[in-house]
Amino acid sequence: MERTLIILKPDSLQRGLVGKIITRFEEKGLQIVGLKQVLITEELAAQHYAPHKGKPFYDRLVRFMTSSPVIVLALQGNGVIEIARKMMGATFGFKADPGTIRGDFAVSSSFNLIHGSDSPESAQVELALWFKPEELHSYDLANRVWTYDFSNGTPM
Ligand code: IDP
Ligand code: MG
Repeated sequence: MERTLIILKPDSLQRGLVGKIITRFEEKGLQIVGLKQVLITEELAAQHYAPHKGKPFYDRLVRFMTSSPVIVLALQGNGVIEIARKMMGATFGFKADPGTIRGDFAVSSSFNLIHGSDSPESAQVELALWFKPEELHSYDLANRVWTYDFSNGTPM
């Protein structure tokens, strides 16, 4: 099954929204396979946001991400990368649709609560950047047979 990297940014913790956001993913049926709190170094922020280097908001973004701890999550599920991106909503809080995490809890263009990998390629790179192999867990959830339809042998 697919995995994705989620970061609850410093504003999620400062605003007391960590529980609410994680609950949304759990209630959707996505499986937590890694979770930790990290105070990001500038080096890690630079590696993570390397694709944005040179953009006008880059320096502020690195400062923001290193200003206070974050929560990093690895989520697993069929199509989890696209599902998580949809649940996050559009990048700018003021543009994100109601019902999404950013749409319901954020108004800012930069303080937008959450990061999620945007493709299988970036998920692979980001999971390896943020988690050691032993920090990611493979295990069966007891309710998996009610979360997915296994009547065909594979989860649908
Ligand atoms: P995403 O987080 O929705 O994938 P990206 O375009 O990858 O959006 O941008 C990474 C992060 O950089 C955003 O989540 C946001 O915090 C910040 N950001 C992106 N565009 C802007 C901007 O135009 N102004 C200020 N901050 C921005
Ligand atoms: Mg992005």
